[in-house]
Amino acid sequence: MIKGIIFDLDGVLVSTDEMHYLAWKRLADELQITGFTREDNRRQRGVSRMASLEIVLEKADRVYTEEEKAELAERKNNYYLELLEHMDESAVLKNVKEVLAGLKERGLLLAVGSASKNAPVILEKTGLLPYLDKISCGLDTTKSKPDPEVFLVAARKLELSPGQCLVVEDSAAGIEAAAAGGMKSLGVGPFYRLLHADYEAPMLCEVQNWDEILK
Ligand code: G16
Ligand code: MG
Repeated sequence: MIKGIIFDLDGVLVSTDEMHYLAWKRLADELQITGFTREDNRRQRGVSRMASLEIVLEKADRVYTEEEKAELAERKNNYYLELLEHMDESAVLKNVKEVLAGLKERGLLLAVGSASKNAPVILEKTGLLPYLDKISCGLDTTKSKPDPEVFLVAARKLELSPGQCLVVEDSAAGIEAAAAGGMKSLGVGPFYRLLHADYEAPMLCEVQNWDEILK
């Protein structure tokens, strides 16, 4: 029986995709990398900051040193933080707070399992913190999804076994990570049909079969 739910953050609870895209695009433009597209940005979903940078640099016409890459990742993060300054409750996806409150009422433990090192800031700014029991994020982990580390840390913080947890994700890497960690998954978001999750719905607020999913 499912006793805890681990939610990915970006694309599941909040919408920050556009901000990530704009920050990476600004960096790509500065580096005169012209081929960085929204399709490339789709592949960055759920992937760590450094792995996302590699996707941007695929189209560069020179090789960057590790030191340069660290500087570029930091520069992008500063652009992203500038955009996050304006973030508020309006970034929360449709009816997410109502769904979380309903799941809490059923007695479930709720956690976030996000690749983002900015997860605590985002949860604070959007007013989502009070709905969550634990946070596992990029600050707790060294391996990026599809490695299950971020979800296993979340399960451990909830004091549950992986088999007692359900992962909710919008990225293929995240669904793969859930399976690798021995957890059932619910795929949501614009690409939900492509994720090969155990259960699927276009958005969290459109899930009709919680009883079946949580049994
Ligand atoms: C999120 C985004 C990714 C981003 C990653 C790291 O993952 O979907 O695009 O690269 O966080 O973010 P940051 O640079 O803020 O540490 P998730 O797991 O919340 O979907
Ligand atoms: Mg995501």
